Amino acid sequence: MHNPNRHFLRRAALAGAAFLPILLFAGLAAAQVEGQPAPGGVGLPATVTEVGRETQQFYNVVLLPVISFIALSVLGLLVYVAWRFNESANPVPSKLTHHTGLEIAWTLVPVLILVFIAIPSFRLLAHQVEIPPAKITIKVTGNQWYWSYKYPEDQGGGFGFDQVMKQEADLQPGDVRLLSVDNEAVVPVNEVVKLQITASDVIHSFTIPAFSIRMDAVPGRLNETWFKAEKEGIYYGQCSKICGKDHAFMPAAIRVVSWEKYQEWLEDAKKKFAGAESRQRFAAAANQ
Ligand SMILES: [Cu+2]
Repeated sequence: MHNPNRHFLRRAALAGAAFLPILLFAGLAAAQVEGQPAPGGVGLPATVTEVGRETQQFYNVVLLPVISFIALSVLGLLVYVAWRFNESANPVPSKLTHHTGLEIAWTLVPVLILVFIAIPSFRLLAHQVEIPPAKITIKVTGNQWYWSYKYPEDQGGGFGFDQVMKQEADLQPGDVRLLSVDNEAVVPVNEVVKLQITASDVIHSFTIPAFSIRMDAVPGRLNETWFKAEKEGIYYGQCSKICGKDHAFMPAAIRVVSWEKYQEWLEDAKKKFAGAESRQRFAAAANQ
């Protein structure tokens, strides 16, 4: 029998489908501040690397539409079943228990969806994991509760320093509460930077959202990741693995500058951090 309610359901589903893109891309339209969170920000943070753009495209164009479509379809199906097959609408239920065609369909369709997701996913993974020849290598060590950095000597460095969050009383104009640090790590723009990441005490996780990097810092292990920032500026991140009482207060800050400025900073830093005992080494000595 023809049922007018069916038209209503179809129209509701169509309206939902029309709203979907608006919901999905509203976040992209919201103004984003690069390198730090912005009030009212929705969606993924602004990115300044190619891998970041690829990651966000994968998320916004593939994952979010697929998961939204699946969630809405399942919701629609549930509503339809509850309305169409409740006891009063359908007093004599069907005795059907097997349907070969249906069973093949609901096995095959999810497999095809997964294959559709897997292809761009593996391409992105390869891009993230395969580190191109790097101009700069920096060793980053997670400590309770700050990061320390080492710039190797053969690249003009030969020094290391600790990066500790600025306390509220020390904040200068332009600083960001809970993100600004005493010593920013500096890297040149448009160069491949390789990070070697480890930890001295417990597991931490080094994360800079604007570069789309997150890598666990594990004691006794040297993990690697890379980025190539395409824009100068200051980029913040936070430790992303619960690591103890001050987990929320160990931000990471990387400043991206021109090649010339980077060379100047190297010269200054060599003097500034010359012979500077890392807190970490100090602690290790004290434990002996
Ligand atoms: Cu941590």
